[in-house]
Amino acid sequence: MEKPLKGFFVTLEGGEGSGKTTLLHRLKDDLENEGHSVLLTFEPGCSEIGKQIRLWILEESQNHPLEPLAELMLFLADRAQHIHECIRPALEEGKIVLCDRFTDSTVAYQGFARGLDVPRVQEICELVSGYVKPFLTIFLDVEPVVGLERTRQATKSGKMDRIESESVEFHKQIHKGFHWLHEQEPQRIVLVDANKPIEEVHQEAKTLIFDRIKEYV
Ligand code: Z5A
Repeated sequence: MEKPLKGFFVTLEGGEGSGKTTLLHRLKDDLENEGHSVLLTFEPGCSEIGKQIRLWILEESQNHPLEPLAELMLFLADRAQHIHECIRPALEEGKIVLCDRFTDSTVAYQGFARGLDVPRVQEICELVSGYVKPFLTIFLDVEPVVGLERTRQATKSGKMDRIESESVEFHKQIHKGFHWLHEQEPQRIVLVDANKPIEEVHQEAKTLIFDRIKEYV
């Protein structure tokens, strides 16, 4: 029988360059400074098998373009392994799990941007993640053009990966997808304006997490 999940699961979501990674490290420090035990993790590619899957997903292959359905299945395989190896054990131990992307990314990227059927993508995501659902999702809302420019500037080699290199229109669909998800579940998915300076975004996100933890305990 599966053990109860005593921990607190938080995900960060948003388009390219929304600042998830930067913010997650700051939030981890904030929580640890208050004595919490934290697992910082991400998708795709955190588990051992996931590292291989990440390469298949993000590397460009001119001769063999990845089919949207095949792409979906790779993200889901990564997630199943990630939950089993990392997320579930940490939640069973009572840790706070901070995760960079989860099921909402699948709906926004593979559903809205790749054009797969959104309700069916949601259904299959539910099947894969089972009872492991975030208590809080922070949606870092940045204008796609602004986020893409940040990513371009931050990429030392100047070479974007297979998904980052998609058209601006593709990234606008992702943005639309995240807004739609926020409207469906405003209690869980809280929007933070990530066009603002990182210090302001950090303060807002920090307050959100600490308030939710207080409600939960
Ligand atoms: N994907 C999918 O399609 N389906 C799925 O189910 C899942 C994922 C789970 C994973 O890429 C890709 O997989 C991703 C979605 C897709 N698309 N792509 N490509 P990844 O793991 O390599 O990276 P990412 O998740 O897209 O995020 P990132 O590159 O790590 O960026 P970020 O976390 O959003 O931003 P950052 O690294 O914190 O910041 C980027 C730069 O902006 C950096 O120089 C910061 O200093 C700067 N920054 C951050 N915040 C600010 C503010 N507020 N002002 C100014 N500058 C800022």
